[in-house]
Amino acid sequence: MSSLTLDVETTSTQRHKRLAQWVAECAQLCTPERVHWCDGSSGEYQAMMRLMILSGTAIPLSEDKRPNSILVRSSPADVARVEDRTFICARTQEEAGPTNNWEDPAKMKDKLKRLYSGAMAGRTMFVIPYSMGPIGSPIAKIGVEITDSPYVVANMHIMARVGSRVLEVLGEDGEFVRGLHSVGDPLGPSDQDSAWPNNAKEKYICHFPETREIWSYGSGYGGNALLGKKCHALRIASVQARDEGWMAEHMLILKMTNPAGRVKYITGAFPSACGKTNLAMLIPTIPGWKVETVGDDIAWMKFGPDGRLYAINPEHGFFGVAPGTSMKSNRNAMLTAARNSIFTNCAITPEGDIWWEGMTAEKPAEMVDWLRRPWTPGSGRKPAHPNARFTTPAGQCPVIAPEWEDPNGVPIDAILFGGRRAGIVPLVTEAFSWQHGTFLGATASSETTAAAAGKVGQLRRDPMAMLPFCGYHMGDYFAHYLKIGARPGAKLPKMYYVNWFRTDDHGKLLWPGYGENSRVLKWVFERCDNNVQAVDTPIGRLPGPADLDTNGLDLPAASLARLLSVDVEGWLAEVPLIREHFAKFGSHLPDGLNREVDELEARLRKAKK
Ligand code: SAT
Ligand code: MN
Repeated sequence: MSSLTLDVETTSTQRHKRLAQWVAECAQLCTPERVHWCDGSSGEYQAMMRLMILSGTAIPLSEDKRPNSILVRSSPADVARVEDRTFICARTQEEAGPTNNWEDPAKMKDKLKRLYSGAMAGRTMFVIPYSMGPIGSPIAKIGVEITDSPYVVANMHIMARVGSRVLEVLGEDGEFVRGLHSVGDPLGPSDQDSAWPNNAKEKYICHFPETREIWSYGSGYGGNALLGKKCHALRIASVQARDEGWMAEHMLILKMTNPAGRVKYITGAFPSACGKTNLAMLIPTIPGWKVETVGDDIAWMKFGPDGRLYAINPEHGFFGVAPGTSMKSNRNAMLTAARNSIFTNCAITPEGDIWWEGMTAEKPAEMVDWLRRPWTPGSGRKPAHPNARFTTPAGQCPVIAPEWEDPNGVPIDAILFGGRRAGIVPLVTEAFSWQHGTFLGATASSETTAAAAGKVGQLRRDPMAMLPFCGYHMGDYFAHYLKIGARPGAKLPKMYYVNWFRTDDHGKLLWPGYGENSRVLKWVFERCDNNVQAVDTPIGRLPGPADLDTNGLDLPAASLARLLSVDVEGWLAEVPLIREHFAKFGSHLPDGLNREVDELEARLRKAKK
């Protein structure tokens, strides 16, 4: 720790009085042993790595296998986002809406202040100035995260642009989102620290949209603790976006180039752990086509002077789901995470490399699993946690698009919505209009995954994949979509609903997915130029079997027919479920969406006759 400054720094920070004052207040409340202002340097990153290794939080991986990388294993009580402990403390419960937990802001702050009182005893309080988006971009926003976790500091170094250069942009009175994070595990003078400090009893992930504040207590994991990501870039930013007329979305951004060199930018909203990272880095199986990555999780979109929506990726790294990632399923992610990466809750091999389910066809003969127990193939357990993650710099991705840090963003041609649905939802559906596309997004549903604590495989509505991330009333969020679509002079992207996960009667996936998804992207790409046919159906426009490029694809005609079929009876049975879902939003549901469900039903009834 010798390279760290251990006292409250005065120079650069006193320039911004409100920031200095807030940091002083937090220090007074949390009583850390010392305060460290993060400069974002590589020396600081290395110091965090050393600190984690010396305290037993991290194991350095083999320099030969995984240079400059560590493995961190969390406590089994702290492995994923905790949606039931996540609160939107808007002024009124109505503003938070029916899909968010709510508490009165003053009451919640009282409660939290009691918890934070002395919470950082024996620890260092780190102050991390960060920029979501390229520093100085007109679309970027600044935040400051205060945390007592070196793991958070190291992850933030990868996931956001951090340090002194951000303070320079902030100047003397720049606006910033305040994020206070504590693992909630104070140390007495003779206490030994645990390898993964956290608070097993109390966890609170709280957002105060009016004052643009985040207070996170008790968890050190992922989206609970890396406050720039879901808390700022989605929950708080969605409120800012509503107020300022732009969009903060849970979307990957990809660049697609056809054999003639024409380019389209496509975003895609899918729930956590449904393949956004894989789609963003896909290697097309169709000759001559290229996909490059702009972002894998979050898109901020603003209108440009030409009326198009321009998107930036506010992040600087990928926090990807590890299990299932392999040279076969996502070669580019594997190559990105080959070095300079943080692995969380993976298994470790005797050679000092990490491993997870599906990483290689053959399992290593022995490992130590994420729970620090010896593991052999016969032990009947999965060696990595299903929500094990890699944190890795986006700039290392072999297919990162050269314009991924363009401060003006990239113009979006198409927006995809989707989820995991075994039944009825076809491979791809084009919306009739922006309003119909909003309807498709608003009714999106998916089976739950290990990205959030709780049951896996439960079907739930996850509108625009924003259910856990929308910082205000979801009905108003739908209305905001319609408002964006009604902007005079807007040249809007086309909208699509995709589903890679439809199964046959035996539960087997009908579509091969991964690189083959390029065939669907190609259809979307060509639809944007009106170069390929679509068939009108009651639920939207679908490719006919001949419209989808299936050259070289080993797919039975019956499977393709099924993937592109509209099950009218099945959809009629969905209609009351959609109405039930919409009823939750009461008077906040925009009329346009009610009309869409009526029209869907009318089209289905007509088709049934
Ligand atoms: O832990 S995160 O919220 O960052 C990952 C996810 O759920 O998408
Ligand atoms: Mn996500």
